Amino acid sequence: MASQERILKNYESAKEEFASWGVDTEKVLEKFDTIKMSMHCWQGDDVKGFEPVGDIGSQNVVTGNYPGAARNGEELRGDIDFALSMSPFQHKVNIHSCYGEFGRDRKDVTIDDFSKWIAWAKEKGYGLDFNGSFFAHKMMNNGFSYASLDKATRDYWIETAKGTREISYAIGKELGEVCYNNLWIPDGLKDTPANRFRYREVLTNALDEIFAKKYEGNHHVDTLEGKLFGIGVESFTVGSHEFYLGYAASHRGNGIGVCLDSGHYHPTEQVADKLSAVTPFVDHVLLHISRGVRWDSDHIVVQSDELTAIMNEMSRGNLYGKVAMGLDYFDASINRIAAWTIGMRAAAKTVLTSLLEPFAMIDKAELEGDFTTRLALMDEFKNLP
Ligand code: RNT
Ligand code: ZN
Repeated sequence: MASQERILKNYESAKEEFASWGVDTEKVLEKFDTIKMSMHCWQGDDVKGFEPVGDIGSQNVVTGNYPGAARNGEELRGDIDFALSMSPFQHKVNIHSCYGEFGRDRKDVTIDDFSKWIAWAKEKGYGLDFNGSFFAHKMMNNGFSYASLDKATRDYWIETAKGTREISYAIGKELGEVCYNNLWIPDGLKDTPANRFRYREVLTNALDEIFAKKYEGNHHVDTLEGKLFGIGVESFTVGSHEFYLGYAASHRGNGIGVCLDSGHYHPTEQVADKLSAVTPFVDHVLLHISRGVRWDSDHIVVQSDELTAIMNEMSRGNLYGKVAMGLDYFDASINRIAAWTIGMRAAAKTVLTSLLEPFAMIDKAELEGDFTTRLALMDEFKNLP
């Protein structure tokens, strides 16, 4: 049978199957078509960016030497276009401040340095998200940026962070939508600190300076991304989850949210469990969808129980469209376009599965105290088409 015909035939049979569980697949497909995924540009060139920074070690450890990394904006955008042509989502593209195209230092970049990205996004109908690149630079001071105890280091990075907010706001306005500006810093220590309080006080003051300016309208959102640990900073990360969650919650009403990266927690800790705990108390939540493997937080996303749990929670809590989603990983050991495509399609299949879950039935069983039925149904649903 021709494949198109076979797909349609299978769809008709799946439609019947889901209808018998009370799920309307046509409505699910309509809903799916509204869901946005932000694809991270940095998988395409191993988080290098376009600044002439020289041979400086990065706090994002990328391994592998597969040929064909993008060398400039033209190549990177072409590769992104090709990857997105194989993804069924509505698309945003997530860029970093080290991807400005005129070779200026990231403290000095302005919206002009991203004019090619913006023109391209407009032409293709993509949204854009933004990130400050606070790593892999000569101004990193023993791995510290704006949580550094050294004022000159801190001031450099605070100015850089302020600049990213200007650019993010300008991008959002230019594209007539919301640009998420995510802040992640690697700042931390290899061994046990004597005074954690000092570092966190310094970071609090830096954030206060960075966020002093308020932006009007709905074009710009700030999110703070915490992390458990990184290579070389095994004992202490200044910007931990509790720290940022506390900061964002205590600044409610200022458009400051948190970014939950699924690779940034203890291996048995579940981002799925955090959504209902965090969303009521902060202005915004962004998901970085990643895959942790042992000590690495950034393997290519594939379908997994963990991802299913996250997306089921998004669907059950009606969070699609409210909690923003982006991919975040980097692997230089396989074809980079395939790396993006595999991740986007894995995320898409998992989102679709979550929308197809006969949630009303398990919710009813739970409400009636029938936990036996709840478990039986949850396991049964794993075999739906
Ligand atoms: C690193 C964070 C961060 C980066 C990107 C490149 O652990 O997850 O989001 O991956 O900013
Ligand atoms: Zn991340």
